[in-house]
Amino acid sequence: MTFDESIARDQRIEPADDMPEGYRRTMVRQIAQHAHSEIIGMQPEGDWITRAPTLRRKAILLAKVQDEAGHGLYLYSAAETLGADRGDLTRRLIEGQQKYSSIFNYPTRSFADVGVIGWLVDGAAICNQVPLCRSSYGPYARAMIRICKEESFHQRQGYELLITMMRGTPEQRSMVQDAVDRWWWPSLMMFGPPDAASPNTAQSMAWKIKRHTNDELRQRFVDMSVPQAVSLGVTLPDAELRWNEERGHYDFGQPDWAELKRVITGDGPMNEERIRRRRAADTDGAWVREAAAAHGARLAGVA
Ligand code: FAQ
Repeated sequence: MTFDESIARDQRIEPADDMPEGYRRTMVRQIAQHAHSEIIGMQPEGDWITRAPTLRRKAILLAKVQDEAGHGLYLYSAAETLGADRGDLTRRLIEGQQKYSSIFNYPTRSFADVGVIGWLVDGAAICNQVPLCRSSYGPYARAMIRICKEESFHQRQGYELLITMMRGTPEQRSMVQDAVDRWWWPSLMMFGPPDAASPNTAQSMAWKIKRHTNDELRQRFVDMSVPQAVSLGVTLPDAELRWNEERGHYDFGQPDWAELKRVITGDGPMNEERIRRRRAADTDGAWVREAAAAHGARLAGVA
């Protein structure tokens, strides 16, 4: 069966199948960006592991950040099925030739940010990634199934943390509101530019890599989050947010698209710090990779 026939019949494309060069390039781009996001995404929450308020919260946070490392490694393996080299992908990230999600370029100012990242950032990730379980590239779609299960656990832990804080002192409640105010708009930006300004969506939809457009998923996320905000008792910082009876959806304001562009191109509040740390981890870990490679070669009888 040809590539086009497989796509038309909704069959999965597997690593050994013929595929257009553009499809391969697009998949490597998306999977690599996704993997980089998971690995860089360990930093904002990782900053709170040593400062978690209780042993229970520390254990939960450690496990969550460890899951994110696992997702990153899983995704690099999926990229390798397309002929990509993981060391090369990391080099491209560090040199600024490949992107990672804009959301991880914002600072985590209080422990409430850990809860809000779980609720909103993992919530947005789930909204975006559940349809990717039906993405046309087999190894990516299968990776998404496990990743989404873990993300939904992450989202619940974030929401549970926020419920606990909202039942606490007035200071704790205002920490939660402050974190929601800072993370709401960047969370909406995670879905990418508006459809009219998204160069990749049309082709990725035709290839069934993406199953919904950026705006469709953003709307789904808003519709899902508003009732959760109400039951939590926080206000979402958008004066235009209201239920539209006719559409059967919430109307909402536009994120600052110029800000998204700035953050994607390296000029967000934490971009330099995120890449500096990623580069340091890569340099500091070089001896481990060398030792593992030498050990592997010895086992294989090469050296
Ligand atoms: N940030 O034409 P489009 C997580 C880029 S979740 C940075 O619309 P596309 C879990 C885009 O790449 C986060 N760059 O592109 C977690 C393209 O650039 P290029 C990761 C962005 O691909 C939670 C250009 O703008 N999730 O890590 C962003 O069709 C908590 C034009 O855009 C994924 O990666 C952005 N927000 O749609 C971890 C999901 N938006 O390459 C820790 C998989 C757009 O042409 C803690 N990816 N760009 O130079 C996707 O679904 C898609 O790639 C989109 C973008 C929807 C992100």
